[in-house]
Amino acid sequence: MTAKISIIGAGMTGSTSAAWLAEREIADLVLVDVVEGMPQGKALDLLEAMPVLGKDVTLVGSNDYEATKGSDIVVITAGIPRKPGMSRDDLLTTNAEIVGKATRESLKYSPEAIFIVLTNPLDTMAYLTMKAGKLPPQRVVGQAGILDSARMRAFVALETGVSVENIHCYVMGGHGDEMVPLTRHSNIAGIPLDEYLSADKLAAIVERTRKGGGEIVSLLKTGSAYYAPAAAIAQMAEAILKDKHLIVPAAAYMQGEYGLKDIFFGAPVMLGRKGVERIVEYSLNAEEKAALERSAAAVKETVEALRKLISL
Ligand code: TXD
Repeated sequence: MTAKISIIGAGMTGSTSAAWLAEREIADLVLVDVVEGMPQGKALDLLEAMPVLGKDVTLVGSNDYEATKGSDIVVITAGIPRKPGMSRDDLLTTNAEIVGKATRESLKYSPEAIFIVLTNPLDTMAYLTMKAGKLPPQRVVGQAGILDSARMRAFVALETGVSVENIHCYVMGGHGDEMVPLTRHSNIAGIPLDEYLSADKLAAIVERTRKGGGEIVSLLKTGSAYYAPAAAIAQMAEAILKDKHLIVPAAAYMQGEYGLKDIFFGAPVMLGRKGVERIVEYSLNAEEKAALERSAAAVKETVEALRKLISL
């Protein structure tokens, strides 16, 4: 395999991302974690699954960043996840230190890599990655929107019985409870969602989508979601490596788009070999704009809290 992806943090999302990525057979994979033996053990276990899946992918686990040398993509999942009763912002202090270090160490060995960030609070950790690595905005993207939109798509599929492939939903904004499911832009095979579903049912789906992460945290009790977030990581990495120019909702650095500046924020972005190639701007009505502003205010607050911790 000529391409290489390193995943920093070999916990639930990191190792599941490796599994989904290996199935796509697009790159050799490296898992890095601070826990001794764990990334090595998980990588070996996955390597031993490759003959069964028929995929020629090499997987290596390490506690040392040297193993990541020459990566095309670095995925950052290192950090602590939420427990019941915690908000994503409660993770800020611990995860800022971990993500800053992961970025700097990865760059020593892969100066050209594109970074996909997963660690929460997502929008702020993506911002920190860009700042800590002194990276051009194009080379940093945060995963949130594919997951939030996939949750909405799954709930619409459950309600309507239509194939998930026909269901297109778009969730914008920060990866928090103020995220903005865009019902007007969402559709089932071209039919607007609000024509397909009653207002009550649609409102319930929007609410469940916003709280989708918390629903899983309260069921699992010891951590947060990992299958769906990891599937999203695999889709983003494939779009980048294959230079697909795929438009997906993801967190990107705003430079005036949607009237926002100097924050990472969820919007439709075009992903290709250079990373974030373009931020797509939807035309939004007054209500949607107001919802986005509320979400942006929540993200800005967390960035301010980060500035108090670290000089950026
Ligand atoms: O959509 C999204 N953005 C998210 C975000 C969806 C799911 C999970 N989300 C966040 O990702 C979650 O709130 C956490 O902040 C991260 C990682 O979640 P995960 O569920 O994978 O947590 P785990 O299983 O605890 O794994 C984290 C690993 C663990 O093995 C630690 O030992 C490791 O991170 N870790 C480190 N690795 C490398 N370097 C350092 N410094 C380090 N510190 C901890």
